[in-house]
Amino acid sequence: RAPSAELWTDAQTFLKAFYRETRRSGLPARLAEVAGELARSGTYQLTSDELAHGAKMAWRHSARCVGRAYWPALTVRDLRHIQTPDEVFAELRAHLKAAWNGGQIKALISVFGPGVRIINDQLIRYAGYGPGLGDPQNAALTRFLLAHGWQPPGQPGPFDVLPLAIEWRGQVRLYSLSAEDVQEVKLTHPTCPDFAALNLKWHALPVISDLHLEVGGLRFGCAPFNGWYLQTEIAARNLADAQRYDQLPTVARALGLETRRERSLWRDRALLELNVATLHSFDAAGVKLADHHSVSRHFVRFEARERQSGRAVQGRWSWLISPLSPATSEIWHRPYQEDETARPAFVRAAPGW
Ligand code: NRG
Repeated sequence: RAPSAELWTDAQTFLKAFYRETRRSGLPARLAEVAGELARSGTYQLTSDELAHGAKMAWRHSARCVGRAYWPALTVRDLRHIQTPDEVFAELRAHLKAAWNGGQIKALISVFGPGVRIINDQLIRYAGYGPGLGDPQNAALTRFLLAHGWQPPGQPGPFDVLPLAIEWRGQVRLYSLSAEDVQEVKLTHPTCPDFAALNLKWHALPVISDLHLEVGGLRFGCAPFNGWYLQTEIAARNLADAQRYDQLPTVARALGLETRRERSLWRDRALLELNVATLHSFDAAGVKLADHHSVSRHFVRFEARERQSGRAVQGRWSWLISPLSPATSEIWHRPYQEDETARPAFVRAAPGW
């Protein structure tokens, strides 16, 4: 149990902000109610409305997120009554379906009850089997899952979706998502027919599942959330980084680029065309995907709106700038400060492996 004095301070700070931002009346009565609950039980419960607004504030405060302009549109699933692994898994599948929304991806968070957590850092992750096969970023997670009994497909491939590890009462259980839970987009290029033969693809939904949501001094350790991808996450990092899928050399070959001399800028050309292909493919499949120019412009507008509302914007510059053509955005030219104590917030917990 959190020390009561601290919890009471955090509860008051949040409730004042909640009543102010949502222009509600009745703050004194609500504070008295929470004070009573704390005195009786040492903790308190948020109402569904408070939890929902708190989750939106947490998104608004996420210093590394360039997509924050959409924070008021977050849909919050209050699932605090659910905490057993089987029920959690069923609700995670429902989350994936609702967030997918036929390609018109919705920003969604599911907040579960205490005592349960998801070990995977995202609901959808591709196995990393070691040198040259799969996503090296998920190598440790893959080893953890194998040690807990996961049977990889007979013929391991570069894009094998990992099972979910759900921990409850000190026990880890694995759950496999089915093909219909995991929407993916195959990558093709608008003008280079050889591109499709690279067999590249990515999943449509980034669902972060290992951050704790902290609202009003209360911690929700199982609160997976998603927005939608920005094409640079997939095409300028996941598929391009030398320590990830390392696809720039293969893309350059498909494009017929001259790769012997660095000064031909073949890496930059391949990188650009991989980004073009990703936007093209998601658009053709009718799946929502942001682009770095639009999202950066929306972020600058978000900053202006926040300032008008009398709020300071926290930011981590190295995460906000685009890895592709960063200086074409206003963000490049601005300073940002990060306040890690801002609450509500999504906070990092120790990894589960
Ligand atoms: N770069 C990571 C995902 C990080 C979160 N990105 C989002 N979040 N778009 C990757 O998987 O590439 N979101 O909630 O939409």
